[in-house]
Amino acid sequence: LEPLYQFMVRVRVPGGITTPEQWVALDALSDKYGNGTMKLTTRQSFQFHGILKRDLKPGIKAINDTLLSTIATCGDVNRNVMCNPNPYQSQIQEEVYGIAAHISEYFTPKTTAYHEIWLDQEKISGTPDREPLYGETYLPRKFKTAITVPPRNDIDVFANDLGLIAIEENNELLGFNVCVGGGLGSTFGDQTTYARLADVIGFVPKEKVIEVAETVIAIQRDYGNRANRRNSRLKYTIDKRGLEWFAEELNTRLGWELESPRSYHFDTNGDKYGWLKGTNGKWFYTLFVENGRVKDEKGYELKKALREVALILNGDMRLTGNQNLIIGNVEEKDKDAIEVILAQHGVLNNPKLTGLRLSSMACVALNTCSLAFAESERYLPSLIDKLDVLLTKNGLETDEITIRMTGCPNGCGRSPIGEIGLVGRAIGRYNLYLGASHNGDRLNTLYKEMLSEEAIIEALDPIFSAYAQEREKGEHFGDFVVRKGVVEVTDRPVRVLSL
Ligand code: SRM
Ligand code: SF4
Repeated sequence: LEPLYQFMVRVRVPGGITTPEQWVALDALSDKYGNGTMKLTTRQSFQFHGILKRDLKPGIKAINDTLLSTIATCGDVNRNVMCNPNPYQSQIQEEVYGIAAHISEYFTPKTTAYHEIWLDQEKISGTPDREPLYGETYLPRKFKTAITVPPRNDIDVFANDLGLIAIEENNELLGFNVCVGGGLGSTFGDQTTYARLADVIGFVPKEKVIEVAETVIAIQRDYGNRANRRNSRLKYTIDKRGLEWFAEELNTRLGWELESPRSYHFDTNGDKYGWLKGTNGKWFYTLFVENGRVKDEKGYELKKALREVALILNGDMRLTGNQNLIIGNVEEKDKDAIEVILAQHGVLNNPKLTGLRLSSMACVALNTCSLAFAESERYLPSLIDKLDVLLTKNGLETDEITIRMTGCPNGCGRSPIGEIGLVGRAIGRYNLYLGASHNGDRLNTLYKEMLSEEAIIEALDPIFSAYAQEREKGEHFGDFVVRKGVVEVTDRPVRVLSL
């Protein structure tokens, strides 16, 4: 008798935008094949947990029936392309979203095997798969791409192998600053692995962005380390050969040169909550979803509420890079009805929504992630309850301090860019990192190791008090701990290559 194997399935959602019909279908699918919950991920997609082996094929087929797919959500290819999920805030964002969707489509593997295996499509005999970019051996490792429109960095552009920062002039999209070599994963005890933020190497006009992306991927395909998967991301290829080498190789392959990077400014890598009116006159409601888990609990029926919203919505449902949800493109007349549904299910007016909680993020970790050393998603909410007591005592309960937890150093919840980062070492023990910037352009630094909950609280209590009393006007927590020397910044800031 075979064991009752169960699987996780991840959906490809470029830029995180789905229709209400897709939401309703995915919601039903999570009940039929999964564990009755949906996980909104840090890369703007969905994960379904607890899918039994026998349900894999019908489950994947059901996802494809919604016109979404699971192709290339794992593997050594370009992954889900991220993009600020608020395209209707301005014309620029709408255009940028279109480019993200195009990049996603362009770099999706061309293999027919996926469709043959999962969708029962006919095998095309005699014509072997041809991957024009990936070739027969694909990339040395996963490859991640994200686009952002300043001043928002809510998709953490510097955490990606390839990051694109939209540059506009007089409300017209000119092109993108190109950032390369971001990646957050590391392995405890292996000094050859580390988190690294991407560097800015130049500017590309929008018409040539696909050509640049393709060439960056091709360089990594040809030079990436294929002997050791731990050292195979683009960040290691760049550090081994040098950023200048990489820029030169790129320019040589392109046959033309990237222009000098344009100036840009990021204010935050967090989400802004509540209603916002888009330039198209429609409304957007950003809703906090704790650690991205859409489920029903007594007095807080988020899953039911969102299903009901989707059933009446004329707009769309957008996943943010911070595991939250935007109910998008809402007509003025539908706003009240949406608020009533959310309120009826206990989703609005939650008194626990402090600044810290609204700025929190945790990876899945136990009990489904086999790489986890400690709890994350299931534990962070209760730790925040306790930290909020300290913050309230100091009048800091509305301060947006980013706190990110992961169950291991792979960094799926982007813990290396939390102003407070907690990384699982063992059951009930965490490394505490401090001092990342509030806008995602500086990594945090190890402060203390192997802390129990009690020790985390003990460590943070005096720092919170000092922050309340000694911070400068508008100074973020991460900058404060660096200025005060609580941690010494060991990471170099994002480099901007001047050409
Ligand atoms: Fe991740 C592996 C969950 C975003 C770095 N990640 C995993 C796996 C698949 C565990 C595994 O390989 O067995 C986790 C599944 C757990 C589960 O039970 O569901 C997992 N990663 C996640 C998600 C769901 C976290 C979340 O709670 O939202 C995110 C899904 C993203 C998506 O929709 O595609 C997720 N993972 C990230 C990010 C953040 C990002 O991309 O912005 C990172 C850090 C950035 C980076 O890639 O450097 C990240 N995940 C990793 C790594 C380390 C990769 C490395 O090269 O260092 C692994 C391990 C691996 O690939 O071997 C990993
Ligand atoms: Fe699993 Fe580690 Fe990723 Fe958390 S950070 S989901 S524990 S691989």
